[in-house]
Amino acid sequence: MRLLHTADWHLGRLLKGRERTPEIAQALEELKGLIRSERIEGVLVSGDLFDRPQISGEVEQIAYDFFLDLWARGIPAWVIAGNHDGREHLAALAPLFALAGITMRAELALKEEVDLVRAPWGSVAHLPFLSERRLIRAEHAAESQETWRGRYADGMRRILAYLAQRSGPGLGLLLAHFMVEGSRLGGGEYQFYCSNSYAVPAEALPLAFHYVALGHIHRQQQVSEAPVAWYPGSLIQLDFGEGEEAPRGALIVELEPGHPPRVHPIAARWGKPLRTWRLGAEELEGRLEELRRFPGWSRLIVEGALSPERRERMLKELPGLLDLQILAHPSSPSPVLSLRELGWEELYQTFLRQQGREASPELLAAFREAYEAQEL
Ligand SMILES: [Mn+2]
Repeated sequence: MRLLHTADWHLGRLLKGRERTPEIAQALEELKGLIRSERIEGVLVSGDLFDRPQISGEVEQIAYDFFLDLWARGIPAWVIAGNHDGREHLAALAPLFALAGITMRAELALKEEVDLVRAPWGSVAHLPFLSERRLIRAEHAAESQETWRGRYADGMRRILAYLAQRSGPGLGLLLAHFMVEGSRLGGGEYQFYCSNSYAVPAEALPLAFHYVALGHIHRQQQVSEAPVAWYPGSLIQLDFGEGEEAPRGALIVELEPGHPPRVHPIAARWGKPLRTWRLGAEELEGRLEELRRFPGWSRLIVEGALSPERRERMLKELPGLLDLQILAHPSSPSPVLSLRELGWEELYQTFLRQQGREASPELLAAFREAYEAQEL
């Protein structure tokens, strides 16, 4: 059986006010082409179809066109909600999707007949995004972050075991939207490992599953060998920090009873590249043409002095330039550099301290909540 595994479309995404949806729609067209040329028999979508709960009808239409194309070809699909998707919205659509042979699960039901969907060849377990706030009860709110992380991992371990016990006979697939501990984030010089977020240890992925189709991390990667678990990566580069060279795209998964799955990564370069340029004020003139010719979206960090007029003019004259920051004192630590050593939470804590403010657990929890709702 040949499956296509995709995730993290983020339809409706804006980057510094620019619409990325046309690039994502183009990538979905490429996926349709792959489904035809690779004789795909089923599609797994591991969450974050949309970038936010409220999206325009136009954006929604692009997702429906993709699924209608599958329906017209008689290809089934299994879909879960990610942290960005409007869960109530997807839950309301699920019965309609079912008419087209598409299973959509927006919430973990803890009901076998809902969470597990049987197929002639086995079963598909669905684990849509589950926030740590729902997993960790209010009575534990006063505990340390470290304890919370442990409670999250334990809770997820129990949920995974519950799904594993009920999967089978035949091939058991799991669709899940969460962060696996040790996943690589970003790319290029911004590559770092997730270490201080809510994450599920790879050992918690039950061996009962033949393939674990993950979503949430935008960098394509395998995170476990037993069971085989992969992130397909986002369709396009969604943020500057993700790295122009980071692998992303889709995965073709070949499943055969009694054999380990064979995964063929499609490392695509769909959408426009995003590049951060870090230039000294004095080299700006000489590099301007290169910046102008770059076909993607740019962020420019200028070290040294730049007049406000010049900055405005550059933003106006270079249509691909989305952001221009001026570092007047390049010797002082820049946020770009610090990010390589610190996670977002530590960075925010440092920022608060520099401002002479107290980093209370409540404030940090609120920051984490806002951050996790926005990122990935
Ligand atoms: Mn996500």
